[in-house]
Amino acid sequence: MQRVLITGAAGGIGRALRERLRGVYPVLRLSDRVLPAPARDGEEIDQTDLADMAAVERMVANCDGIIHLGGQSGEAEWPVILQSNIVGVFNVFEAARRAGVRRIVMATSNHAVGFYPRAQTIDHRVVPRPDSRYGVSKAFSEALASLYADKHGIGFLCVRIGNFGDRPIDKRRLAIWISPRDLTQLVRIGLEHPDLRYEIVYGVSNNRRSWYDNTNAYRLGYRPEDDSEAYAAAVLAAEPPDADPIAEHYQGGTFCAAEYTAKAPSA
Ligand code: 15L
Repeated sequence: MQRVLITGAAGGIGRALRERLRGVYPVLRLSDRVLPAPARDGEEIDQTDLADMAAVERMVANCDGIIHLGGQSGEAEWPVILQSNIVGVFNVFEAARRAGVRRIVMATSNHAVGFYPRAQTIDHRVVPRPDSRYGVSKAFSEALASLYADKHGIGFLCVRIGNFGDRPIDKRRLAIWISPRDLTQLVRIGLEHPDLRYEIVYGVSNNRRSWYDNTNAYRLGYRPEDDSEAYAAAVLAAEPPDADPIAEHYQGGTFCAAEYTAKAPSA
């Protein structure tokens, strides 16, 4: 990998990866809809709206690999999801194909499968159960990645990111937290693994309370260094007692409870 593009580079995950991948690849191209912080040695700055195909083509030119974090990172009205996460992801993959990009690490989300109950352990083979329009867009990105892998030979690592941060922030996040160093490790596997066609993994640390079977990530060499358990006592002590029963039942939490009109939780 000579030149690696990070989309969504001005966001929280983008800024962290920018620091942690500095010097790992000769050139990091950092793109966002808003202007990222100025370039340092080995960096290039780009400002692109993902819905603008001509701009996306310029953004991906001469890149060997892409870490696609850009787009809408939570629930929103459909027009926003449509432009950012449906049109936007199509533009990125299609421009990447035309430009001969070899690898894409796709930041998908736990919300692509958020309607699985917390009582169930799920692996990378379960069918999507999106918990929001946002989750649907992430399931779409996984399907589109599969098409571009099979039809055009781009290698994809789809990382269903749990919750990224320096520490887990509530009970649900004890199951799905991923530390900056563990996500960096996964992203590097996505870009550098010698034999990767299309894989889905969970972007979570080695959390004792996880509801994911992340065997597929481990098979690819992932060895997470962090476990949310170190923070569990403090997190649980601060947890409000009156949790919404729908949010509490499902892995996706409040994403499931929002706009919920079904009578009772399904299995
Ligand atoms: C996500 O997919 C979001 O991008 C992030 O902002 C959090 O909401 C996270 O999921 C989560 O589930 O905590």
